[in-house]
Amino acid sequence: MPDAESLLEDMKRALEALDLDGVLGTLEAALSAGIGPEKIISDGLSKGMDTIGRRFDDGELFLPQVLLASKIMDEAMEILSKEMNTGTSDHYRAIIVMGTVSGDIHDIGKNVCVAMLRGARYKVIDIGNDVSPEDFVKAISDSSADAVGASSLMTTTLVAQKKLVETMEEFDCRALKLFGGAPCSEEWVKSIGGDGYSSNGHDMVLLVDRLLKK
Ligand code: B12
Repeated sequence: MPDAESLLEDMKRALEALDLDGVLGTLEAALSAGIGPEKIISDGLSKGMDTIGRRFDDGELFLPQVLLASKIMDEAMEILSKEMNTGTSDHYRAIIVMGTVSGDIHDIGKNVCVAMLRGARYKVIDIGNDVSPEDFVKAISDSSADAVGASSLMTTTLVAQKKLVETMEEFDCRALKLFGGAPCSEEWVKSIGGDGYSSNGHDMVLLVDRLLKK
């Protein structure tokens, strides 16, 4: 039986090679070997997706290949999400609304954060992608959410995070406001009046733990 490190390396390579069977095979082997879903996401799948993103940025890959990578990622995340959804509603630590902002359909990173938060026993209301600030506010009030997380993957849609803060203020919506996505940063979040930023799903869980304890 290969060790955890080489299994996750094989999974990363299979995703980079756009090999669905390879990803699902190593995923099954990793779960049978007792490797936790969080580790599989952060040390296997996310690293493979990083390479895909870099190769796309460098012009080595094109949209159809990136789409295929994201479909493989979706299938893997679906299996892992089932593994991570534990406990009943009595055990939820807090409620968090998660979505990708208006004009932006990128949702792989948001889905990773959703899975990580659910794995850490948060109740997550996932409202999908291309979500208007008004729909974010509605989902927050309908669920009495403690926090909202809004993802933006494009410089052109970053401004929608600011609009969300403004709309929440307008409706006196007091949930904690968390932001992320590749073009987002700590400075940006401070400048728009957000409560927290993190660069990955694992750190988002730590951020929420810390902010909700206050
Ligand atoms: C995959 C991808 C796609 C897929 C999306 C599939 C899907 N279901 O998401 C497809 C092919 C559909 C696509 C389409 C487009 N894309 Co695209 N895409 C990417 C790519 C290659 C990877 C993004 C990704 O999934 N990364 C992997 C995940 C795991 O990482 P992540 O998203 O950063 O998420 C992590 C953190 O950011 C953080 N995080 C994320 N969200 C949140 C939220 C909170 C609250 C917190 C705390 C943390 C957090 O945690 C996550 C997990 O660790 C990037 C390139 C890149 N280098 O990022 C381009 C990229 C984002 N796309 C880009 C563009 C332009 C487009 C298109 C307009 C088409 C085009 N001409 O290329 C369309 C967009 C249409 C639209 N309206 O949205 C540009 C954006 C440029 C810009 N203006 O900033 C990029 C940067 C590529 C480039 N260099 O040109 N894309």
